[in-house]
Parts: sequence; structure tokens; C-alpha cells
Amino acid sequence: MPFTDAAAELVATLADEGVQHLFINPGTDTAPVQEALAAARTAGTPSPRAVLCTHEFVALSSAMGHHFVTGTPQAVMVHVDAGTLNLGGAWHNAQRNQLPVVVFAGRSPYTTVADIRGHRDSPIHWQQEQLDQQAIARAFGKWFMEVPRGRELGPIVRRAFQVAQSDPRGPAYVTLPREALMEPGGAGLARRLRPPRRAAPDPSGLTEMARALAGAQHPVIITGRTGARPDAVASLVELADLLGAPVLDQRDRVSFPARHPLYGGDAAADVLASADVVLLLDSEVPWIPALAAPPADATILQIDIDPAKATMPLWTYPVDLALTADTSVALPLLADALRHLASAVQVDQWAARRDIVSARLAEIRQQWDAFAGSDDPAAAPHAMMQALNKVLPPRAIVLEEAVTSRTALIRQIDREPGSFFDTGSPALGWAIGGAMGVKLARPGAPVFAVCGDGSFGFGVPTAAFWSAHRAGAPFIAVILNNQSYRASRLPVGRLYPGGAGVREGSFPEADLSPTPDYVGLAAAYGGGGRVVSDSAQLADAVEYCLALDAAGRCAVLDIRLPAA
Ligand SMILES: Cc1ncc(C[n+]2csc(CCOP(=O)(O)OP(=O)(O)O)c2C)c(N)n1
Ligand SMILES: [Mg+2]
Repeated sequence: MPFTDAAAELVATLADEGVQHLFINPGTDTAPVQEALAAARTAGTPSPRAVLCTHEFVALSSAMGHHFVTGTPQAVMVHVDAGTLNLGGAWHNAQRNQLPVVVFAGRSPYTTVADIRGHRDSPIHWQQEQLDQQAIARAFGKWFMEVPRGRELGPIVRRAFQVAQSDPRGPAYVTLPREALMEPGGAGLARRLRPPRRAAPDPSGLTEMARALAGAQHPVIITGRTGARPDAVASLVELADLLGAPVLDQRDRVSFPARHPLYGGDAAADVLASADVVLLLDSEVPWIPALAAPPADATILQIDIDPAKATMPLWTYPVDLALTADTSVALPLLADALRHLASAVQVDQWAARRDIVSARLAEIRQQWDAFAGSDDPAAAPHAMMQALNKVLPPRAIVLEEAVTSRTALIRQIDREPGSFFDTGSPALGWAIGGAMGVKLARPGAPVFAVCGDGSFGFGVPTAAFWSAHRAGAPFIAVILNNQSYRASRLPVGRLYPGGAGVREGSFPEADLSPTPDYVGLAAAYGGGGRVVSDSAQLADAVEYCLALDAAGRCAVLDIRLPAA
């Protein structure tokens, strides 16, 4: 049956693309889509569930959380220029996390003629029209198009999903004039345009890479997001075990198990200095040259779906051999190639190296634990994260946005692949909206968004709490409350030691005291929570929050840290 209009075709197409939720903040421009969603619900035809997000930043953050656990394409719908602007920093997070999302935005109606359906009928239709609405998204998206007429909608939406899901993936932006949405659509669903399959590495390059690794004395593996495909983790473990190489896991995802003897976590300074061959896997920022880098003559190898990182103007890492590939495809092939060319003597040498490296890494990890148990004031977040790790239920999923407490979190929180997510280089505020999206995908899992007090505020908590309750997707916000934008205060002292800022000591631009009643804020939206200032109180508080979560209510665990 032909669609009643293009908006109905849009709704059917979203469902056909596998979009489960339409994270939406509507306006006058979205009426045809709202009508089409209602019609589909009434008729029982496939349609995504409309999830109202009362701030657009929450909508795109939620879509990202949902994608992280499901791997599915996402759709967000916002109001013209204003809604597009309110997506704000979530654009950046979507871009840097290669989120396959199609962001739909209204576009002021073109026509003032009363007999064209959808025509202008409000002052805002003049005010909200911009010379170039797409320019708002230009820096962050990878593809942009407007639907000029209803009958073109199907192929354009198919193309948007194809591009968004093609590696390197990223946001597509489609503007929808109201008249076009109300025009007739196609005769049926437009043909689906499939994204390409996962990329395999160049065979000769792979052999060369295997040779370089086989000849290494001190190989080091650095990974950022290999665990985005949890099935790749086992392959990485196999490779590391074979080579006896330490794995620096930057923990944007869980790419390597924390309990594995070759897990080097964030110990870059200890591990990189002696490296002669470094293998970079899915890492956005392999190291910070001024802080910890491999020797200048080290051989740098790279496997990445986007090795050149053209969207980062100055990405000048000295890579000797880069292979464009999905690491879940490339790693088993690399391990095979290594096994193929390794002599028995080499395999024995690598096994011996494994023991030596493991012993060194065990010492480092022991120091992390000892620090968490020390009475150094800087250890407070470490102790709290250690205590939290002990009481996290096995099914819990953790989202990281702890900023200067990040090191504490990644050293202490031990999660399985697929149950820990970090945006990497964040526009802050992602975690609580992201938690709602995760919960929609994993209703049985308690979702912990661990954030700084500053990050929590950037997440538009009023909108996140309301939207999560409304959607039945509650989360537990763990606020590492140091009453400060500590990350914005520290550089002043670092760059101007003994300067006016340090001497004055007040940092009014980074001081978040007096602390608000975060639990009260959650309560205003139907949630609750607990305040803790001692790690011994944590287990009871978490139990309380888990009970709220089980009752469908958001919780805040307000962890009071020493004021920073
Ligand atoms: C959207 C956005 N605005 C501003 C910043 C700059 N910024 C980086 S860290 C930070 C402070 C974060 O404070 P908090 O979450 O409390 O963590 P803490 O530094 O105290 O550990 C700010 C403002 C940012 N990254 N993103
Ligand atoms: Mg803080």
C-alpha cells in the first residue's frame, strides 16, 4: 500500500533500518512525523518508539549510549535551527565516537501560499529560517542533505543511513521542510542501501607488520576502542599472549581484561620508554608527546578503520606502517601471520618475555591498589572507586565521565567488554543522557553514570531525569563531588606556579561550592539517592540506589570528596 505521505514513509523507513527509538524533541515542523508515528501505532505497523527528550543534548547522548551497547543505527529528531544548536557538544561526542546516527531536523516551510499543505502559518517560520541551517552541523557531521520533495524522501533517508554506517562512521544530517513531509511519498519503501562490510587489512602490509612485531624486543600494544566490538577482545588477548606484549588500554571501552597479566592500563610512562615496536589499535590519541612517548627510533604500526584521522587537523604521530581495517577482522589474521612466521625458539622467547612483562605489570597494578588504600588525600576517589567496584552487580554497566577522577575509575573499576563506555575526548555531560540510552537497550542492567559534579551539570540533569523516568529507563548517577571544576583549576597552577591565581587561591571561575542538593534534585523528578563521605558507607548507599533503580526511579549517589 502506498504511504499516506512522505512522513509516513519516513517512519516506516526508520523501522526498516532497525532504528528502535526515535530520540525526539519536537516543534511545529515535526507535526507530520508525530501524526505518522501515531498512525503507525494505531495501525500496528512497524515504527520506532518515540522517546521524548526535554533537551536535545540528552537526545543525542542517549542515542550514543544506545548504540554503544547495541551497535544499531540511531535516529534523533530536533526542531529546526534552535534544536540543532541545542545538540551542542553532543555533536562533538557523536563525531569523535563515530556514531552512526541520522539527525533529522525540521526546516522552516518554504511557501506562504495557503493552498500548499504545510505552508507557513506562524511568525517563527520567518524567524527560525537561517541562511544556512546545515552550517550549524557542518564541522561535526559527515553528510548533509535536505529532502526537497516528498517523493525523494525514501532514497535520501536510505542514503543517510548508508553513509552514517559506512566506516569511518559518523553523523548524517537531514533537513525536512514541512511541505515535503506532507507530500506523497514513494509507492513503497525505497530500496535499502547497505553499508559496506567490515574492512580487512592489505595482505602484504599485514605480513610486513607481522615481521616487524616478530623482530621486536620490547613490543607494546596501545588500544583505545578495540572493545567497541567485544568479539575483538579475545583476538587481542590472543595476540598479546602470543607476543608477550603489554597492552595499554586507554579504556574508551574495555578492550583488554583488567585481570589479564598483560594488562598495562594507563601505565604509559612505565611501558613506552623502552618500546621498540608499538602497535596502535583504534586509538585516537596514542600518547601525549610531552608526557610519555616511545623512543624516536621506535617502529610505529597502526591498525585502524580511520588511520589518517583527517578530521583532526594536526594528527602527526610518526606511523611507519598503517593498515586500514576493522580490528575485529585484522587481529585474528595478524595472530595467524605471526604464528606462521615465528620459529619455535622465538615462541619460547616470547613466552619468557610474557612472564617478565607480567611480573612488572603486576607490581604496577599493586601500586595502584596500595595507593587506593593509603591516607593520601588524593587517594579519596581511588578508595571510593575501589569500594564501588566491590559492590557493583555483575550485570551493571558503567559510563565514565569522571574527569580528574578518571584515573581512579579506570584503575579500580573492572568490567567485562561491552559493559563500560567512555566518550574518549568528551564534550562533558554525555554520561547521564547516555545512561538513559543504555538502559533502554538493557532494561535488566543497572546503569551507573560516574561523573564529576561539573560533568553532571553539563548533562542537563533536569532533562535527563525527567526523560529517563518518562521512558522507564532510570539510571544511577554517581557524582564525584569535589565542589570544583578541578580540571579547569589545575592548569592555572601548572602553567603559572606561584602566579596570581595560586596566590589568591579562590578560583571563582572553577569553584562549585556551595554544593547543591543533588539527591533533592533527583527527588524532584521522582528519584532519590544518598550522600556518602566515607567509602565504608558506599555499600549501603549503592544497595539503596539499586532498589530505586529496580523500582524504575533514577538515583543519585553523591560522593563527597575533599573540596578541590
Ligand atoms: C561542554 C564542556 N564545557 C566545558 C568543558 C571544559 N572542562 C573540561 S573539564 C571541566 C571541569 C569538569 O569538572 P568536574 O566534572 O567536576 O570534574 P573535575 O575536574 O572536578 O574532576 C571543564 C569545565 C568541557 N570539556 N566540555
Ligand atoms: Mg568536580
